Amino acid sequence: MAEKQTPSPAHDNSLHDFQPGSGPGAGKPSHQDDAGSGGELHQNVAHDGDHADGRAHLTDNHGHRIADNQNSLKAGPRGPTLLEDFVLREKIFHFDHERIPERIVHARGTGAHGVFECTHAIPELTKAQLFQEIGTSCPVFARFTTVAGGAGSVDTPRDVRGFAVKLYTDAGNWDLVGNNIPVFFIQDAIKFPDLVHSVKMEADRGYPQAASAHDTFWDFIGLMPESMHMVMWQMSDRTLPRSLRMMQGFGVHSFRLVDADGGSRFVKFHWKPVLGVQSTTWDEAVKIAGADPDYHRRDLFESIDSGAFPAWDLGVQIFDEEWAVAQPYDVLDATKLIPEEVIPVMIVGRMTLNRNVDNFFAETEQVAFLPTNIIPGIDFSNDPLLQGRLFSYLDTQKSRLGTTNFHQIPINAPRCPFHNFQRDGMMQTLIPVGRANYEPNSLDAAGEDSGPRACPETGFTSFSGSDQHNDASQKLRIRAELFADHFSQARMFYRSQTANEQAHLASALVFELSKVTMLHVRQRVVAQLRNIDDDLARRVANGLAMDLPDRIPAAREGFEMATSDALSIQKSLPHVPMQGRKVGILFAEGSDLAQIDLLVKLVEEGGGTAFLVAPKIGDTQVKGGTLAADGQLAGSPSVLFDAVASVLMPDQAQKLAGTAAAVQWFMDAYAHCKTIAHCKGTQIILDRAGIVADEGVVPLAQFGAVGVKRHWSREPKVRDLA
Ligand code: HDE
Repeated sequence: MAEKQTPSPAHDNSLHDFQPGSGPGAGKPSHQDDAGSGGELHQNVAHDGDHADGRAHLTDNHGHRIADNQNSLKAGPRGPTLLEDFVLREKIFHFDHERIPERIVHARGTGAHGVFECTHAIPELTKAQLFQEIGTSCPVFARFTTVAGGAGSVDTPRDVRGFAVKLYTDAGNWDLVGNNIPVFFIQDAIKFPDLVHSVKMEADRGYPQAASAHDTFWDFIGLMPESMHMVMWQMSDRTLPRSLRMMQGFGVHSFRLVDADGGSRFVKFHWKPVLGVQSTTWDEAVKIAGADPDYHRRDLFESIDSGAFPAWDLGVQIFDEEWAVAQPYDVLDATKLIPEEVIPVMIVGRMTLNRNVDNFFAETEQVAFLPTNIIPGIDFSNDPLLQGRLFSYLDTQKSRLGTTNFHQIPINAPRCPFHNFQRDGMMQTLIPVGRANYEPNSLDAAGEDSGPRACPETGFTSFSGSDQHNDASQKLRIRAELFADHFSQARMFYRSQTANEQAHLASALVFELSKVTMLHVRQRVVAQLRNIDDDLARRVANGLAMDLPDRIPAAREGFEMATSDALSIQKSLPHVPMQGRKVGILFAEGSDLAQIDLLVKLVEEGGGTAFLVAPKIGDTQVKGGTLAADGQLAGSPSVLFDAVASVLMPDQAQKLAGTAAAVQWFMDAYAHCKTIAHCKGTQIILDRAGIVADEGVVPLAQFGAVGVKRHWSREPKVRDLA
């Protein structure tokens, strides 16, 4: 199970033993039930309990024991409540202030603890202590997010996913705050508020929530051709991840690695999921949103809880200044990537998430990522989007967490010593000792602690080279020349997809633009698409029943880039493993337990999870005993599974064929191109659902051979794609 992690120094204050739930009395049946005057339940400390040990006793925030947690203090049994009721007043006061501002972007997210371990040392490339030796490790906290929706929105909108990792290294925290897409919508930080305003719910009507399919977003996009590469990714299946465990992460910007001699090379960071990259279909994502709005966070929590720890390899693409200037695109432009076929990704470490949070608010909600959290051996590049982020995040944390001391919140505190002369501020929870709160000082000459000192040898120093082909003597509000090519990489991405993925992408554009009410906006976006690929533009125009508009002239004409298989999910993961996947098994009264057991064994041996579904959740009489389902049929639609199987007696199948939930169960699995392994009895439901046998609709005995893969060749039969 999860290894216990080093507590942060901020945990180590005098309050440690008094954290809710940490007292030795917690969880012990030390209470007794009493009835109040109105019959209400009072769960009191046992009257003959140990009143000396205060840990079982309910108190207010100032340590006063509470006698009655059911009734406020009133003037007479039917009278008004008294102002002197400090117990009521404090309880409601605290409750009224429970919420802090949600993040303006990336508000909805879930996180987990884990460990990072160096698997390939690169001392020749960086002096970062983390990468000097194989086996060096540090604790991590990762938070995965959607971007546009509020904290209470659903997990599966079409949206970019945030992939933020805080590595608590011995040299201080390193926050790699990336996304699941390697490029971004804009090139310069000054456009970020406009981008975010345009995608969030529209200002006057307060909708749509967590959706880019609306006027203002596409209005902005059509006028910002630099977004077109990212839009290709956004409209692809990348924004419909099957699981947070099955998506890539990218640092997006070019960063720098700095070696011990002060030499430096550029680096792009990649996280590669051990379970492979996998997505759902759009129809599935929409239905999951209703069936389980918490689909992704539940999936992550449950897999960690069961010991199936998700893992990602950290990879680096390394290149130098000379290589960078020889490219037809600018490596400082966050709308560009470097194809893996050109510069391979070298794996240097692995992150494993092995512990769920104890408290969502204290940890996941209060975690504060800062792209400025960097360690010696890593440095920034001049990417103008990254540069803007370096200013932004401190402000956000102050605004959300309310104090400059947010670094003292345990989830944010480094796991290495941190000492300086900064003092006081709101919510100071550390108690600095002595009077050395300035430097230089000579207090040590008088035998006092004079405080910490800077260290030129081990302290962070910025890379001093200026070789980013830049004349720093000019102050300009301009973009570098190659930033003007907005389409070459968008085209490379589109053309690297399989025919099926291209159809998904074109259909996503049709869907999104069909929600745009302003015709000129639809036309402008399609006109921009012509710069990427005429066939794509034509498909989208057809889907919208509009004439193909004239191409909008490009600021800089693109060039042909070789296609890259690494950009296609389907080409990178032709065979979906059973590992980490979930198979729904439908049974009912009279089903053969032995057959069900065989299926469960097959799935579990492959590293997957079997989820039993039946018309009723309680014990069901089956052939060979009784069996309780994990989920009731009506509440466990097949969209929640990677493949489905059924073991039904003919009479039960006959009965289920008359229920929409059962017919829909198979119909959806079929429409989402999943494997359906069924017994003979099920045929009557399949017929009702209009399912025609194909390579993925197979008898139970063939399930092992076919596996959980998607059968994309079925898709043209079930869906009209653009
Ligand atoms: Fe962020 N971003 N961002 N961003 N971002 C925030 O910081 C911002 C950008 C990313 O799980 C905020 O703590 C600006 C790119 C992630 O807590 C805020 C710009 C990338 C998260 C902020 C960008 C990201 C954030 C909101 C343009 C991918 C979630 C809450 C210059 C490489 C972190 C917070 C978490 C969060 C600002 C652009 C990733 C407002 C100004 C590009 C994963 O400070």
